[in-house]
Amino acid sequence: MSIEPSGSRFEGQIRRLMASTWSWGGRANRAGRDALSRGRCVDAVELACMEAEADPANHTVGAGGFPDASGRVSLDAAIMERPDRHGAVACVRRTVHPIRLARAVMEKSNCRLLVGTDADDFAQELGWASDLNLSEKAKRAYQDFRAGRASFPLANLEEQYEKLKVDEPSTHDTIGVIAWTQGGMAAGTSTSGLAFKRPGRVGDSPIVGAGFYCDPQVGACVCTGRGELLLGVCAAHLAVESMRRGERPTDSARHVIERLADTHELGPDDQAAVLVVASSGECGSASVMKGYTTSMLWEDTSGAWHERRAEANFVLRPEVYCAE
Ligand code: SD4
Repeated sequence: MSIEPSGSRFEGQIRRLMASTWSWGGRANRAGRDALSRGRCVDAVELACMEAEADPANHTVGAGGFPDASGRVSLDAAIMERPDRHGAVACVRRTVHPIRLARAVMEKSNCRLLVGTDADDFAQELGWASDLNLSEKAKRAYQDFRAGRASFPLANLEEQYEKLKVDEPSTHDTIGVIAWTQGGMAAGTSTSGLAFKRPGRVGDSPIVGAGFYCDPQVGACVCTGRGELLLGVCAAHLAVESMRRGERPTDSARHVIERLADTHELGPDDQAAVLVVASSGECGSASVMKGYTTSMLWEDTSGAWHERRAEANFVLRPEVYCAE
């Protein structure tokens, strides 16, 4: 599959689109495709995130995720259809599919965000099996971390699971997915957060306006990277509001990264990235450093499906690539 900028090349020619963060978002997109074909954007987002959550080789999302500094995994997820319809969970430790739980928060509760044990209890109330154990690789990575053999943060490690040795833990995470059809869209995120984070630490991913935002009148944005940076600029909301003021997705994505750079002292391993889809279906993405890719799956107006892996349209530090 070719890799090119995610820009607006298919604007006006598409009927449906799944766009996800990182190259492995391609598999997630495929998991959501049938639902999207039926016009069900929320289902498509949920299924795409569930695919990543179920992948034991994915050390940044779901059950295969690396643990926090106490050796326990904690997961965050969110889903959003529109400003008055969204749900999220943070710091769940027993629920295997946090995105499903985030959807239940949206659809079956009068809350928007549930956290910790009480969120896990909600999953149990719903009758969902909850059994989240550390994978063998995660256990070994944790031992390395405890022994001082692991250094972090390391940017773009999402892209090199196969190459990951136990002493090179992946420290960045998050699948972010946007499903779009003519007339509707939804966005979602799911992550195990930063590896070896302080227990209880929650990043941008389950925080509305920071890690995700969706207003189908305007567009949607999902984020990945160091949550502390994205939280500081309300990244996803900033992108959508920039589009509301007339910016194109590529410019709104760049705008977020520039704001981030203007307001934070960026460290050498600080990666943050956004993926934006406008209500027209036009896409854009931007990142602090090189190595961030997005995955696109779309149906054209003849009914044919296409896939593409795309580099960010804008990279703040094009000379820096930390994934090797
Ligand atoms: C967090 N944004 O918990 C997530 C981590 C991430 O690529 O996406 N890293 O801060």
